[in-house]
Amino acid sequence: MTLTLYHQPGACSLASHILLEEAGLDYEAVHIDIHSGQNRAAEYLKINPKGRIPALRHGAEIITESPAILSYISGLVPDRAYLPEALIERSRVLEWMNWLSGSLHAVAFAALIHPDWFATSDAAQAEVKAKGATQVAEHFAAINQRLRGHDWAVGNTFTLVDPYLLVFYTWGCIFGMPMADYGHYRNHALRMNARPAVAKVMQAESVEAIG
Ligand SMILES: N[C@@H](CCC(=O)N[C@@H](CS)C(=O)NCC(=O)O)C(=O)O
Repeated sequence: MTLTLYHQPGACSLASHILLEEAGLDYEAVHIDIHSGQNRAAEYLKINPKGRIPALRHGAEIITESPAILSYISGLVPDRAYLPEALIERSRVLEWMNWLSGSLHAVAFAALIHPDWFATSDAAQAEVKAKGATQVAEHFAAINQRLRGHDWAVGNTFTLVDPYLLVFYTWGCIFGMPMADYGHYRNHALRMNARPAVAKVMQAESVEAIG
């Protein structure tokens, strides 16, 4: 049964794309162009009524929300332990995912990218945007500290958190943030880029992680 990932190159769906490639699963990547509003078209709303990417189709099931999709992919290849069995490591994965998805993506980056979601006037939107940038920088500093002395986010091996971390690193690069100042986070991104599956997907999506 083929897996279909609905994605936008360079968006948060990059993490799911990377994990599918890492897992060596048979999948098809379908580009939903969020810049032209394809994600809000009736055809895509039948796949994900929330109008967001990523979405993952597997037979009759459609999974949405990056943490759920990444968990689902992990469950298809349990021997890889992308979602570790051990209680503490599994809890650490959930801790990271909730933080990255809830606070960094849905609050800080949303304020920076979509200030119009939070305020109406130009002045208020400029303020929201500035607050978003400050919060992103604070989260990046905290991520950098958490990665100090660690090759991977959880334990000693690659887990589903690592590709998700890379997404936000690439966004920091795109927004011209001083990513070189977050040395541990930068090393993590370089370590990720050195993985053939990651490099393949980054090239396919025309994404770069430097900084
Ligand atoms: N909570 C969702 C967020 C998904 C999301 O916001 N995706 C963005 C791209 S990174 C999107 O679809 N944006 C299009 C839009 O909001 O119109 C997840 O983690 O998958």
